[in-house]
Amino acid sequence: MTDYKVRDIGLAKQGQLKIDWAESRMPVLMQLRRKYAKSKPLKGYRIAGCLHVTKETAVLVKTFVAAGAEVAWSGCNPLSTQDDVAAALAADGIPVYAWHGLSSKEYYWCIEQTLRFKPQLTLDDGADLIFTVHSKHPKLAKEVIGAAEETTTGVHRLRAMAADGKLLYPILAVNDQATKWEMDNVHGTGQSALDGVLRATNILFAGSTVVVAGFGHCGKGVAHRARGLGADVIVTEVDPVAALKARMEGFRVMPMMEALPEGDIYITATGCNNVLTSKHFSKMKDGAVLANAGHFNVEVDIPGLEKLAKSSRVIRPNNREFILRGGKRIYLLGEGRLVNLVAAEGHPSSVMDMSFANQLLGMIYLKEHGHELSNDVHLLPQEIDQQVASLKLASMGIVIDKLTHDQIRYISDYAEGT
Ligand code: 3DD
Repeated sequence: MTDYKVRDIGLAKQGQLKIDWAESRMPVLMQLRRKYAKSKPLKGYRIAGCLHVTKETAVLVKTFVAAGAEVAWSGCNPLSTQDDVAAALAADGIPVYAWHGLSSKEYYWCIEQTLRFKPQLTLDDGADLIFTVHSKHPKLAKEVIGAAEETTTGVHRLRAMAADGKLLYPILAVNDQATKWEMDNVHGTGQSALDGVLRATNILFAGSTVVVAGFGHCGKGVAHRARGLGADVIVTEVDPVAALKARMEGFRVMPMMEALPEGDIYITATGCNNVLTSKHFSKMKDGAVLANAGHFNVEVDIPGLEKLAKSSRVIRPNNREFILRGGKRIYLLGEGRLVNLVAAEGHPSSVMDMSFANQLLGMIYLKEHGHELSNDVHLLPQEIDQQVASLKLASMGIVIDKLTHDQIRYISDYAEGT
């Protein structure tokens, strides 16, 4: 397939510069690319991907091609595609179907195009491609060896499908790798979500009160980075264990309703819907800023906000000002979608280096072992996490201790007690 659909192929040169920059910050993936360009373990395999078209994703796509795969790609969010990067991939002969500002109809059209070459492997971020295969093209599933899922929300969705016995092929939960979950979700989201808020507002975090909804891996990262910028951080939660963790890490914890008189900036990272609704908007301070770091645009009740507002306008790029009936102003960033990828560039390349090394090794693992796996959601072998962590440490010039033979004996023994 040499077909593609991007906004402007003329942006390819500019996009390639961004990809070159990302490659300079992704040493693990580039090392694996050099290794697999020789052995080409994915030769003869077709990979359909549905994942944010960013400069980092482009490095992964080109690595799949270097490893011998045929690849077709769409974005997994209507507003996260970097058009110049999409153009650079298309100019490179990759069938890419993605542009910034897709309608819902166009979004699913793009996914459909990537299924035309009957992929044997698929890669998702939010499970929209997998769900499209299952709901609209179940016959295609016969060709699919397995799929990988990049994000927490997608893994939740697929675990629910598995519980219903609906999965037609095995899924690898790449998200649940420690070198993804503990890195990308915490440190990537922590930095890139604030990056998105800063680019859309240029507000001062010091002296402000930031309300973080959700203290999972993403919310934890956001809370710590907001505190690092000098903000007073309140965490809201529904899970007692997560709430306790937040308290033990020094954050104030309270119900959302109690945070409203203080909150200046609200960042949702729950994976749930309607975290901020009309009952909250009406009690927020004038000038409150709302941003979502969760995968889907369901965490801020946008229809509810639109109903309360007498008018709205785009006051800055990715920043919509709503004037409520009493004159109060509320600012919604990135149309309530992932603020890091819509208002900024997503996570930095060096953290995506690990996430995508897991994706590459996961695809090779699926090609080799997918037929042995049940139609369920599986963790990747622990060795892959160890390999990615070791390669990353080496790229950082960090050397660690090794267990002696006696220590290996001791920790695998049980006879030696007090
Ligand atoms: N995600 C965040 N930043 C990204 C980037 N620079 N390129 C591609 C994808 C990017 C989202 C995913 O990493 C995924 O971890 C998620 O949504 O959890």
